Amino acid sequence: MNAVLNTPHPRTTAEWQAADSAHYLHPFTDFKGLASKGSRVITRADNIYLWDSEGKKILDAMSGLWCVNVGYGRQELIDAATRQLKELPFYNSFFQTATPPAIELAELLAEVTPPQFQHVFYSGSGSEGNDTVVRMVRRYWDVLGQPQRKVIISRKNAYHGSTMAGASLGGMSGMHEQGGLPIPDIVHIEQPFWFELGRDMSRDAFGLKAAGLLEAKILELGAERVAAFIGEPIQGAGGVIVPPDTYWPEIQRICDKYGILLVSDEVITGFGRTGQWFGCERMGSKPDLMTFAKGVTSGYIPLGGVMVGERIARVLIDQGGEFNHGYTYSGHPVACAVAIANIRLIQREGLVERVREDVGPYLAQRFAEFAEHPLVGEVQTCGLMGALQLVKDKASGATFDGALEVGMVCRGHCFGNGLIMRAVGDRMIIAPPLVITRAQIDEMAGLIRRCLDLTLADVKARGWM
Ligand code: PXG
Repeated sequence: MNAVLNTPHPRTTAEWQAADSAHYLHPFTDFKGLASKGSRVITRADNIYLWDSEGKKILDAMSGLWCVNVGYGRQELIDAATRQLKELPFYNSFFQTATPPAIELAELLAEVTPPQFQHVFYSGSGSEGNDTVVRMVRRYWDVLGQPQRKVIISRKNAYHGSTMAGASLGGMSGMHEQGGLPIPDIVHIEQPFWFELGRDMSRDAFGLKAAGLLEAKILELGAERVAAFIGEPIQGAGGVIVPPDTYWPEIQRICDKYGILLVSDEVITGFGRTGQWFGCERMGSKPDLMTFAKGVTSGYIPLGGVMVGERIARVLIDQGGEFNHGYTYSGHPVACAVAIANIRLIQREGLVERVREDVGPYLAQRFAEFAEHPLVGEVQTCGLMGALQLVKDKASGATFDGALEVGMVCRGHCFGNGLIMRAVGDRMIIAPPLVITRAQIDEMAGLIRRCLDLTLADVKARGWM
């Protein structure tokens, strides 16, 4: 490890926290609540571990924020950024110009994405990518002479980002309440969350029923008004909700039947997370558009975009004229150079196959053991995504009163024991870097068990169970 990184930081934790609460408004944060407590300050990272300003080592089972797929400290990515910063730190792609990294990455993305994708439109993030989706879907139907096709159908408890379009596509009521969302012509159907909504039937039957809600909504609106359906192959921020196997093939069938565009939001599920390059390949759909971000650069530098299927690309290219949309950082050369290095690294190390054949199945095996734990009502994994549903009563699957925030109690123990695991309500979720080893999965599983036991003890001591 680099000796320089081990030198003490110039400020104490208390000093960092004071400056933080004096000036820094964090995303999705109760500002006052945080100021009274102080941030945890993360100062460095290597492989799957982080260190905070107190020198405490933490196993990062969330890959930063679902993004550091190749792990921290990868020299290839650092070198690619450094080289590109020296050669050409920025040029745009607006006025009939391009840069070599943006072109080369477009070529590489066409290679690693499903065959219907030969073109990319770059953005700076996943949210911006989904803004592009809304603009592009509506433009496609306008060019085809069907401007009344504006409605995009999404799902409750979906997460598609935090811009006006991203938050509108998303199905988080707390986000809609702040800001008069959704924007017009975005509607939501119920999510395919078997544990919460379908336990009175088989998973497969529930998958068909949940997909059937799409057809019902199309018929209610009139198919001639519906432009597209958007979904995450597996809901990430919503709680790692792996839909039944029947769900996505049925969604595909319905989209095909009514000629509606299918958009797969692959911001979390892209670049190997599920054991395929993209989640749609794992779930069995053939989308027309695919949003990506996060794992494209393993989070080392911001980049997002939309893969544009031939059905749409041909219309926009052959008949569309100018598309009045784009971002300063569309195709940022440094971000694209890092993405190229990242994708080459994923290919060279066979990380997608590794998730599919080795560490993904091993995580599933270790997670299955938690099904015996008194607090756990459901265990789900797919590739290197995992969820543990905490319940009050194992036999009936009854959940805790949400106000008790049992998930937050568990998350507190995770932080205390050097593990980053997220709580979405009472669903504990992980998505570790794809480079995690079997021994590190054992280490992570040991920490998770300890935290579940500590949470169980708390819950019993407080008389909640
Ligand atoms: N789509 C999906 C499926 C996402 O998960 C976005 C779009 C937006 O990407 P940007 O780059 O604009 O953030 C995301 C982001 C969480 C959490 O709490 C998840 C995300 C972001 C922040 C927090 O799990 N996903």
